[in-house]
Amino acid sequence: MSLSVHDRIELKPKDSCSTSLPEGPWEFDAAPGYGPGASQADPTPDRTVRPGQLPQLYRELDDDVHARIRAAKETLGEKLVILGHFYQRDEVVQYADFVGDSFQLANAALTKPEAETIVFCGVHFMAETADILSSAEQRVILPNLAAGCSMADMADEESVEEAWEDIAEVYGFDPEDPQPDAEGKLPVIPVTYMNSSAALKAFCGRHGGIVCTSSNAATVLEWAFARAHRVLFFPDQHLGRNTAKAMGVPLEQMPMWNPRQPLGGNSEQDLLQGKVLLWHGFCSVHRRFTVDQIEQARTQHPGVRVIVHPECPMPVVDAADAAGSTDAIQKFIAASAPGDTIAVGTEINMVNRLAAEYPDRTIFCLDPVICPCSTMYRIHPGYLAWVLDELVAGRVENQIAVESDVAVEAKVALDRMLAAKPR
Ligand code: CIZ
Repeated sequence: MSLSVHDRIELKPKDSCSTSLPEGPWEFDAAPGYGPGASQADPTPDRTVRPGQLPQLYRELDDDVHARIRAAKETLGEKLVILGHFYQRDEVVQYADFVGDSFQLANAALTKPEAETIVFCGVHFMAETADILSSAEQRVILPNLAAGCSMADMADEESVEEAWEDIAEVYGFDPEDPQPDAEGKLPVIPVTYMNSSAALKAFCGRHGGIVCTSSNAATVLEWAFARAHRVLFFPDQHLGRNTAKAMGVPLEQMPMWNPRQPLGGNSEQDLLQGKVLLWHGFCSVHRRFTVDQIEQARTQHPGVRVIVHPECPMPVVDAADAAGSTDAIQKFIAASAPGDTIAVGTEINMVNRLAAEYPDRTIFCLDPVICPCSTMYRIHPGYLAWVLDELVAGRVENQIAVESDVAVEAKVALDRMLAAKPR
């Protein structure tokens, strides 16, 4: 059995975890095709797929890679904007014109209409969203096409379509054209987390649904419950469960939908009683956090406050002092006082950056052996240098171009999300 990147990372010795991984990402990308977490369906505009094709030169540059990135950035000037996700490694983030979450970054790109190229140092679904929201004159590049999101891949379009048809049969509606009842409510509305493919955002757009982020998930669920009796929430079960539970939905009314089982592994009765149908998806980084880690942090650091991401399992969120998106975590720390001790349950690059930004506080990751998001990690500076050098030479590598019919429908769901401000 071959090991996934995540498996290989989890086999690292307990005391060796850091923000860096032992091998260059091209070691993982060497096999033809996309790596774990990458979106298989995404073609480059000329229909060729070339992850793992990073020229040898860029694998061996060592420190020269930085001189190349700086030079290309200077040459491209205002025509280029580089976006860096909070979870991205520092060697790459240092070149970002904007650093933020996926939603903030897609919006940041809009503030730079003069930039004809947006280089998104994040993962695949983020680049897709930036492409959908950016202007027709802008193009989006993902430096390594194998930088996907394993959670996003846990809900593929075909499985969601099949689930929708099964659900329609149970609730007795036409899957192509659900009609509101006498109360004016639809039987079910699909809600997809930002961490999903453009195809699923489009699915939501054409079925009266909406996209949510971890910042506005509660507002989005309120929006959905004002229009429907139930929600089909994908792909992250934990964000769905934590958000709905905080809104008072009982756990018995949140059946889990496992796409590999008939009726998602539920009886018709379970589904008829359900209010939030949770897709069986999760984030490989956030599901590593445990209640034991929180208890240990409280024993070792009396007075510590614990904040975790809502992609963590429910018992972890319940045991923490607060839960919130990357933006909320950032604000929580900004609002803390010098001398405070804060344990954070999210990706290590972001935690380390916050610790460096606030040296007068003790800020640490809840999991002492947590590893970085292995798909973000695939944006190595070598890939950034390569795509920038190619741009300088007038060539476009690794463009993410969402097909226009998908983009139009996905934008409907994204626009609904934009109107749903975080509470
Ligand atoms: O949307 C994002 O950027 C992610 C992955 C998480 C968050 O909480 O912002």
